[in-house]
Amino acid sequence: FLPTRNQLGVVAVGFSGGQCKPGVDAAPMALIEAGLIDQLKEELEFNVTYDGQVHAYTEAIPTEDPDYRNMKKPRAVSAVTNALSQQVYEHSMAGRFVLTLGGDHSIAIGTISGTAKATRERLGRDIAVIWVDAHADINTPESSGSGNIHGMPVAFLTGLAKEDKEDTFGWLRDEHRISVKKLVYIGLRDVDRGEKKILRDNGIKAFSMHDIDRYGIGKVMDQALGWIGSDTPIHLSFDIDALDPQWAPSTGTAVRGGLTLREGDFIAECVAETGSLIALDLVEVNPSLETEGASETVRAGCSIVRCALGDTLL
Ligand code: B3U
Ligand code: MN
Ligand code: MN
Repeated sequence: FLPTRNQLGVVAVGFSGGQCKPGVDAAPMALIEAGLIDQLKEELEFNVTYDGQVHAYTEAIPTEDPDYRNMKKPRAVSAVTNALSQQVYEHSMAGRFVLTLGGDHSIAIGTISGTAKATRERLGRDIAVIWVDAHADINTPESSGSGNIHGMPVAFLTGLAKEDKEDTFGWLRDEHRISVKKLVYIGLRDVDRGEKKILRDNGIKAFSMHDIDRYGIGKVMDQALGWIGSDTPIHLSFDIDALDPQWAPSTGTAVRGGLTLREGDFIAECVAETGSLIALDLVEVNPSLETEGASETVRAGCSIVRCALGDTLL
């Protein structure tokens, strides 16, 4: 089921509408200008398919977009993720590994729905998702305190949140969705009360920073990958705020007490070693926050991507 060796599709998504702070839309350009795609081509010898654009999907974004079911910018996020889902689906159907550079984490509604559908059609298999984040992003519209959709993508992807209206995520069908049983979290430390109940009620596997402190990242990765089982296609969705602000200060909702840069790289290396990784999202880098730290955060993001794509220390 693996993507054709060294065939990489890149999608750059300059979208910030899943939350309220501007600037996260500038991340793809910052990552590319830091040399990320060149490194993947030259050092890791990937054959890269990239349209050279940072997609803002402005043509798809409606002018009228009132709050709905407590969601902010529901139609914009729905339209953007629907268009993105199609793009990711096409790369994945063509047998390419899909790297998506966000953007806020709402874009994972597009990326994961795209790989889930393509993997079912191409191989008749369900994907697993590893979600590395300080946050669980599993609020339903009703449980969310903020109304920001970047705190809800996992609820829509698992079907815990559903909506009939086509222009408000009604386009998400069963073939786009993932099972709560095939979802693993790593790095959690800022989870809302309602989200904790959702995780518990659905028996979702989650490794918090407490687990990493207790067992160490090595054992946590063994357990996380053991839960998924070998021979399952994996989509890795990496929120840069999983890293401690010491390493990644330029992000919208930084939370102290996070992963070291090495722990972040190690997670990516372990997932790469399985040989089952089919897609990676890197999200929530916001170069406009903390001018001092932005280059550090961009560098950390590039490092995570290189590790996930098979770069090794030796
Ligand atoms: N759980 C909160 C906060 C949050 C989620 N994701 C981020 N922040 N980055 C919410 O808004 O749903
Ligand atoms: Mn997130
Ligand atoms: Mn987060």
